[in-house]
Amino acid sequence: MRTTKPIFGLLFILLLATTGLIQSSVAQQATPDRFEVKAHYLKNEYQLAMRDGTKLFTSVYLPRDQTRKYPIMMLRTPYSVAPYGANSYRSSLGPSDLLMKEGFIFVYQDVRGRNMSEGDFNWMNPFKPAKRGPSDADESTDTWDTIEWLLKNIPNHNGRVGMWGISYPGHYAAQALIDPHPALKAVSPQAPMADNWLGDDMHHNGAFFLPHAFNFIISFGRPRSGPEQQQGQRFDHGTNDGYRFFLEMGSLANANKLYMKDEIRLWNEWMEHGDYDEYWQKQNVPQHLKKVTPAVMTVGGWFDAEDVYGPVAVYSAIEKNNPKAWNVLVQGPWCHGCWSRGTGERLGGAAFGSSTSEFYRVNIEYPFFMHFLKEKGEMKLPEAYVFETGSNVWKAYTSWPPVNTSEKSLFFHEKGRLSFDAPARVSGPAYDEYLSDPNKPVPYLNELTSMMKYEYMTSDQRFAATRPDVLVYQTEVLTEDVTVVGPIKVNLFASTSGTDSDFVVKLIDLYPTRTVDPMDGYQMLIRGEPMRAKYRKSWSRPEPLKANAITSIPFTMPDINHTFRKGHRIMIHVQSSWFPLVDRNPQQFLNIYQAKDDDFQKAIQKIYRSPRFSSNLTIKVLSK
Ligand code: PG9
Repeated sequence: MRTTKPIFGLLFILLLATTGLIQSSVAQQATPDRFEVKAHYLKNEYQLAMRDGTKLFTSVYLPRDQTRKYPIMMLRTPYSVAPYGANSYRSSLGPSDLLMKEGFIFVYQDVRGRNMSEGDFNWMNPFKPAKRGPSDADESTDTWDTIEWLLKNIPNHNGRVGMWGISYPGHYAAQALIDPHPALKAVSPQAPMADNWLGDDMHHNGAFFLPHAFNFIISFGRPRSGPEQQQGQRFDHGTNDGYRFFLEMGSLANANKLYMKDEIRLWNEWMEHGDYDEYWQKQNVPQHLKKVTPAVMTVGGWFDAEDVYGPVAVYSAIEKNNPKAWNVLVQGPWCHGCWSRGTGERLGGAAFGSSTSEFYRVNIEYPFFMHFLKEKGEMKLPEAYVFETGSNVWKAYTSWPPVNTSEKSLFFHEKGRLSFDAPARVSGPAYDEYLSDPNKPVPYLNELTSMMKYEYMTSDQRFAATRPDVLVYQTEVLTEDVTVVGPIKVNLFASTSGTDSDFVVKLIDLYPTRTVDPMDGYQMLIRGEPMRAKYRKSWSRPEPLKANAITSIPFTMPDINHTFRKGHRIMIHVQSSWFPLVDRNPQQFLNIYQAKDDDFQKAIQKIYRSPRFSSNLTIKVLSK
């Protein structure tokens, strides 16, 4: 929701593009020489006492030009506010060079329990709704107490505070929106972690994202005895063949025995909480976004491998619970945090036709903070400012998802056909089947890496399409553009010879074949998502599958805004592993985090496509 009456459609985008061109040329002119932070800002460091007495290490960068008053811009982080020492300066400040050069009081804080701050660190430190007194401190009160201290002790501020942050810092920016300080006027949660079990980082629909979680926590989770400059060491897998490394590691339970050796508390916590229990539920941020008073601009990337769930979840919760809040969503064709750096012209094999990240920094982020913190410039941002991949254009909508859509279903048919028409009858068996062998899982990427490689989100899926344990369905060549917006509802009817299974569905843009275009036949992943079938009825109370019984397995894949161009085809893959991106399912109902290596068993999977059991994807198609 916004309060200003914006201009929409082509005129709006032309207007912005023009100003953008002007501003970006200004930006380019303004950056011929290197900007020396120390020449323009004076740094001071503080240990701020929170209401429970815990001291949080806080660095404050004051503009040396004290003839003006400045808003405060704050970032709170678990990743260190280094460099430490009043005489050691960051090489850049703020979300962008533009804002650094404009002049703000920049504040960086080590959150409770991390680096040079005191206290204990809790994963996504749950908000405490029923506080009994000062000892019930949390991220919301830490933010409030910090802002209160800054306003009373930092000179030359204009009484207005902003926050931003990407990923975990984006999570803390979102937490600041819970019981917000009245001086907090503008907050931009960027790739905010909203829920690490439902869809951000370590779990999607209950399936565990193995390299992402393992590689991160084995370093980040190192024990500490008190405030110290925590230097995470990157784990050495001894190979770049992550598929082999994690397959040879075997069950998740082996990770601690082989590598963590009971030193990584958070890993052990995660292993003890496999289901969506209170441990994870308490961490969920959107549930608390009910009294939001600052202006909020949530930013996310359609191809963010880490936090693709959080941005839309945060934006939507604010929209639903705070009808009067100034609340907008920005989504670009970006990988994790890629709007804050580089040009955003491409990701892996996918090209987006313009400098999307620079456009964002100049025409979206800079005006947002200038308007709400310096009261400079009109605010013309639309409710949803999203980049439409496929057609490679920015779109401005009055809601997200947009309302001018029609819901359509893409039905699976025999012989690998995909159609908007439901199956009327089937000549042969009403299903397609494959053997899923957890000891020969489907790779998630066609190259060697021991990491979760960002580029997988738009990668060519031809390497998987030829595997016997991957089902492939595709439409006829499209005779017109089909623009899909919003979430993708998957409605599988499946059976397995086991008693649990993962079903991974991938929505793919199949480029025209037999062309001279380098993208000839490219199977571009647009959205992929696993579903751990034992959670099909409840995230918290898993249920076994009845062996070989046709079972409805509904789930939702994160939002997209993609145009499948005329001449392309819409393609879907269905498979039961995605390794090592996602941990393997033993394909029998048990606690996967305690599974033994010989628990992993083959299973015959069947995906039904009959008039009665018509597996399909239901999508929102933008009206012409
Ligand atoms: N969202 C990122 C992350 C969180 C948890 C595990 C791994 C990565 C991040 O804060 O960078």
